[in-house]
Amino acid sequence: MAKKNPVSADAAKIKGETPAKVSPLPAGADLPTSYAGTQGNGGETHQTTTDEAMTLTTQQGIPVADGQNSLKAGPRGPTLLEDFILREKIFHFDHERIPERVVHARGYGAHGVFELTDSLADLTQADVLGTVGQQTEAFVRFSTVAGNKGSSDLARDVRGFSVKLYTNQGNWDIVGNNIPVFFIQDAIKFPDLAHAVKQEPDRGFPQAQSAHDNFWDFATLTPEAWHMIMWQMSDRTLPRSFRTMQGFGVHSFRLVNAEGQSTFVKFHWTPRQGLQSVLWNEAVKINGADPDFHRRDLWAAIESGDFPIWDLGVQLFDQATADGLPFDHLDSTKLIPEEDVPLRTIGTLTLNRNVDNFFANTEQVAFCTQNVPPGIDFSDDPLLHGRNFSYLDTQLKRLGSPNFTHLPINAPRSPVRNFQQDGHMAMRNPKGRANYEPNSWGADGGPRENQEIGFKSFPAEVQGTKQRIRSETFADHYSQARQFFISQLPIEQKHLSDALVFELSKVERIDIRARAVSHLLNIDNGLAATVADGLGMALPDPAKAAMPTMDLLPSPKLSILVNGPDSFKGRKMGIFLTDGSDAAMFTALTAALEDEGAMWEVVAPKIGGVTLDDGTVVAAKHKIDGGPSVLFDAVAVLPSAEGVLLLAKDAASKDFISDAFGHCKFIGVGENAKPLFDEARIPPELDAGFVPLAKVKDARTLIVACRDLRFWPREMNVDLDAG
Ligand code: HDD
Repeated sequence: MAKKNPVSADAAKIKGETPAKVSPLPAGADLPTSYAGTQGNGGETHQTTTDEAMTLTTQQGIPVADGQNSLKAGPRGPTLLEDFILREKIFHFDHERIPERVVHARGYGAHGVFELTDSLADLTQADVLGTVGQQTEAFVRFSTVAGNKGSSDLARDVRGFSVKLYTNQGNWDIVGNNIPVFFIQDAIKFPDLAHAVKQEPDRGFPQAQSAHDNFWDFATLTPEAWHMIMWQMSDRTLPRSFRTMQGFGVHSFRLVNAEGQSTFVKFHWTPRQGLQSVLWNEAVKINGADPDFHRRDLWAAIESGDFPIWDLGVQLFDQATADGLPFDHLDSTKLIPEEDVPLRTIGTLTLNRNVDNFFANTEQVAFCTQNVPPGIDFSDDPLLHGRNFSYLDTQLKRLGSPNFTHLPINAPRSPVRNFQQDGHMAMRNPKGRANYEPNSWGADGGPRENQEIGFKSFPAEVQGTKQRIRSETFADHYSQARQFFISQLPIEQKHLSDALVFELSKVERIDIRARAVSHLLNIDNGLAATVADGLGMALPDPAKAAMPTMDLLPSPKLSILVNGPDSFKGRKMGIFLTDGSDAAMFTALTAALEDEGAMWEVVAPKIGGVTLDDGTVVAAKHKIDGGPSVLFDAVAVLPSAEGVLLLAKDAASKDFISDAFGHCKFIGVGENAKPLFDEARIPPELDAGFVPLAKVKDARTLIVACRDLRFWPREMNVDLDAG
């Protein structure tokens, strides 16, 4: 039985939101027969079926005659232990959950494809990087780090960006983040970091937040963390969408070619959608209005056929370049500025199919940094080496068996041939007598190792005294933190200092707040002074630094705003309508949005929709209380002269407009909107972020303005903390 595509052509005809493109049915979209027709009707009068293929069964395949009532002795019980149908169903339900990931528990995934556009065949044996045009199946999981599985999407947090490429030579996982550096230099500190950021163990809160004493206690006792803390306090940790984030493999890896030569490489995913983040006040409100904001956004974009695309860029460098860098590339708290080693774009990753079973795909997918095909190898980064152990180990705990590679989402698409056997839930059970190699039963005693095409570790020279030590070359903790800060635009610097003040204001211990500012003094005096002032405290002495801070040049690639999109494509406008709204303007606006490739949704006083001044009925996507302006990138307010009088009395309508104003959004102002603006206390002299919608051609002007995403000059007028 074919599953109906949820985006039906009929749905696209209803006025009231961006018509969805009908995406082709994904391969294998038919309902599994074991699930087909399992919905009962409930109650005493439930329907039954005479169709054998639609008959409900137990897990053992026993057909079920009554799935609504347990087996009882008499109509009022007691219930009989004999009822195997009841017991099996409850037993299975009781065991539905698996442990959530110890970090990165909340995530959302999608299927896609990687296509190579520039060959690295001269540098690596990896087949996936060899042939231009070759397509490789991919699965990507985005995540937050600290929160539990049920936490909300807009936590101020690092985002995971994990990519699994099912290559012809086995699975290659790039398990990265949306930030190119990490908090710690040595894997032995990872449990401390994760404990410190997650809920405090005695009280079990706060959830999905770093704004608490334990995190900042650890951070201020760990100077190496301060480069990453600059990133964490920037808008990088408040992405507008998974689609508008970069991804980074963080560590240096090696590419190894057929001649055994090695080149260092760092992997970068750059979104074609451009970078974009939201504001903190907006994030707080999005979490309430739609805790699934990011997953819904990704799902909706893919479902509508607006497939997000990332370019894969590589930074390639040899040992001599590495030796010339003013820091150690094996230290994961450092990045290599793109201005120093430019990105070479070699491929594209397109996400084009949503998961059809969240558990089977997003929850059970198991990424491991150690999954690399021949031709890709590890550097000596001590953080990476610890990860290579941790990811494999954690899958056993989470997925319950070393056979997690048999699960379809984890199974390589290339052949698997070995003599590993048995274990819980073994699905791939080789036949035949031999379970060892070499043997005398198979052809050539095989399968056997292959020197030609098999994985060979790069034969790096290694020597040294066995000792627990941190390399001297890892000692500079502040220079790149400073470089990051000075690479931000003033508005971004303001957001960063606001974030520090907010986070530290949640820290109860005054000495921890002071320690934080003492680190900032090694990064930027102005930043330290702003934060100390925001906290109402005197400046402490600078933290003792292992090395003086170097003055590195700004790197514009580190700014979000410098690297934003140049269109409003893929963004969403909220159009606020009432009965009697201007039909011509509505039509012009939606046409301009669709020309731009943008989405739109109607917000109205009633979910049933509105009747425009020409009699057209437009369905609403949101009733006003359920569609606050934080859900949109820009808004247009088009009430009728009568409708606006009702809105002007309504708290949610006033919040809609005052939030859009406070969050520096572009606002299309219909001719009748003024009474609402007055009641929402929007200053009467509107700034250039407001676009009057008087004539039909103004619709286009609004969309062109929206390409800048936000009207930042306004922020200086609406914020107590603005200079
Ligand atoms: Fe990790 C999950 C990214 C350091 C141990 N990590 C996990 C995920 C991402 C990252 C994206 C989620 C994977 C998924 O979607 O299933 N982790 C990073 C990055 C790091 C990093 C970019 C530094 C460069 N991680 C790191 C260290 C350790 C771990 C140093 C331990 C020594 N990470 C884990 C883990 C997790 C994990 C405990 C939890 C769930 C999982 O692995 O599958 O093994």
